[in-house]
Amino acid sequence: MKLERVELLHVAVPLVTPFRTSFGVMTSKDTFLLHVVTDEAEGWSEFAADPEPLYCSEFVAGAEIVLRDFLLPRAAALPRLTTAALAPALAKIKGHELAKAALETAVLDAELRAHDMPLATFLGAVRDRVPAGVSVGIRDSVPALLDEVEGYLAEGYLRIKLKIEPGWDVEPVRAVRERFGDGLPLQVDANTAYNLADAEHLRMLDEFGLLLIEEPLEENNLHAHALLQQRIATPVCLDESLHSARDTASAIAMDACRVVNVKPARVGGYLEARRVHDVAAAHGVPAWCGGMLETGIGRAPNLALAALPGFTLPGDTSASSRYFAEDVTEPFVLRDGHLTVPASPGIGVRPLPETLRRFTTGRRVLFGG
Ligand code: NPQ
Ligand code: MG
Repeated sequence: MKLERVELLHVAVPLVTPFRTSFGVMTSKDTFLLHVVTDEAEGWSEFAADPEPLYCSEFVAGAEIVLRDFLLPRAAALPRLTTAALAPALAKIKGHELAKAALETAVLDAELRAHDMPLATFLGAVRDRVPAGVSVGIRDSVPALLDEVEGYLAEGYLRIKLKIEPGWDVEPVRAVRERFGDGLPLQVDANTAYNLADAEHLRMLDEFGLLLIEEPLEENNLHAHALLQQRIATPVCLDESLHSARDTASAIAMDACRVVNVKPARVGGYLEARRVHDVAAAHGVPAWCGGMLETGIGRAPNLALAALPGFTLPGDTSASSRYFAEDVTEPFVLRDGHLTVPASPGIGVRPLPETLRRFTTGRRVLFGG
């Protein structure tokens, strides 16, 4: 393929309710979509992070500059643009995995469409639907949390993840266990809110039979996570600390994680995400597909990935309605606790033009005319 034009569309999509984590409160998904035009086909993707670097070091305005000044010139200089050639061409640019993932995914969408192949087929999916979990934000009170969890269970979600932070951990977990029973698949996510001195406190979660505790400690501190794992029975799962398949292999070798959250954006795209999956599977370590409150453009390819055989736990791949009253694509709906894996070529979805227009707050041509 030959790169002809790349356009970036800023979008602001309101959330149905504010989503609070240990790093902040979100009321709307503010990000950009990338639209790549080649001589053979067009592709779309979504940048996963926020306007502020609170979850990770990358952010919307920074990614735009990285794409325009460093990534797109290298993609355009390739004699033949293919997804396989892209990551090596971008490798000299350090870091910026989320920006790289946005570019790679749009190119992959275009390339697969040119070959009439769904992403799920390309990745090696073995399922046509995937079990859906849901991530539940920090609330002002335990009764409000229980009401929210009850609503999700009524909708059919198969696994609950509670966001936790110091002051909101043992009490909400105990309340959810008491109300919904020991059989409920339940896990927690601290988004780096604790430190090793909290180990004895976190050990109080052991009695609740959680599937895992996600990223309890500082990002990239594999050693501290390994020390924590020695002191608690709940399996440690890493999210923010894993930026590549190599990180994943190191973390598993150190016993810094016994479960892996795979977010394609965080590891630079779907090709590396499949390698992360392969590393986890080779070690018999359970994996699941994470989420970043994506619109349908980011949600669709995550569902294709989540259909790989090593994803043995339900992911944060929720229905569109969990986050948005109106999505920029046809909404993904929960059926029998599952979401259907897109079966059309590429990522399998397109923005709805009229809806996209309403959510678009700005456009920039980053490459071409
Ligand atoms: C997590 N996701 O697993 C993240 C946290 C998160 C579904 O809990 C913009 C940028 C929005 C980063 C929303 C879930 C985000 C974001 C949530 C990260 O840690
Ligand atoms: Mg997480």
